[in-house]
Amino acid sequence: MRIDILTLLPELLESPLNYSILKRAKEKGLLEIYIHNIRDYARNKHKQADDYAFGGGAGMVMMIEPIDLCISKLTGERQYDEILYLTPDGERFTQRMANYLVTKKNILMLCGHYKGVDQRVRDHFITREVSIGDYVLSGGEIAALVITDCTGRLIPGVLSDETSALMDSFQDNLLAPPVYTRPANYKGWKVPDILLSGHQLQVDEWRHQQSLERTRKLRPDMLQEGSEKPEEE
Ligand code: 6GU
Repeated sequence: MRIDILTLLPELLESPLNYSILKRAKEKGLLEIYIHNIRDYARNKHKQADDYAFGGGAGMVMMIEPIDLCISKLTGERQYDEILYLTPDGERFTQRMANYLVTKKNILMLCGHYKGVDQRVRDHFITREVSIGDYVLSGGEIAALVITDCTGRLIPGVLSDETSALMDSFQDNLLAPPVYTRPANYKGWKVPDILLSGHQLQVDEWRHQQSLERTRKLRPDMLQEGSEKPEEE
């Protein structure tokens, strides 16, 4: 899978993509991430990539030309399955959307900034607008990291234990069960006996019950949604 990220702040993205699971995914050749500085495509002498809004008002707007030049260069080299615009007014990102994105070969993400991007970019280049939640970030970069991390770890072969992504909270629309490790007794705080019993079937059943109970108590909304179904094409 290949992910291209267009941003005005490339430095913000670099370090988080070079640790842990994503780092390993890249080293294994399962994930390629390319960060593009939109400013590099600005043709005016100050390398300006934003400008005042027509009609007035505070705040700058990301200009269409540098974004067009960057996107057009990339789409001239390969076909993109989705061109995402990251913005707080987009469709909410979910595990379900990550499960959909991971089936794709090439994804392009444009990080929004300031007051946003010239509407013509949204009208003519973007296939999907995505938000990571109902709160406002200072730019789309952190959202791009969230989506890249969440999607990248789902690529087959990225997680060492292939079943572990399937065990995650949300993947089956249930929260994960509690987990414990040694010591079995810490200051009198004991690990549930069942986990030490060696009866795998009963352990699995106990975990499932715990998942259900936790979900009912903490996220009852998850039990009545259809979000476990895969996203349509
Ligand atoms: Cl994608 N961008 C910004 N700026 N804020 C957000 C967001 C995206 N998703 C939630 N808040």
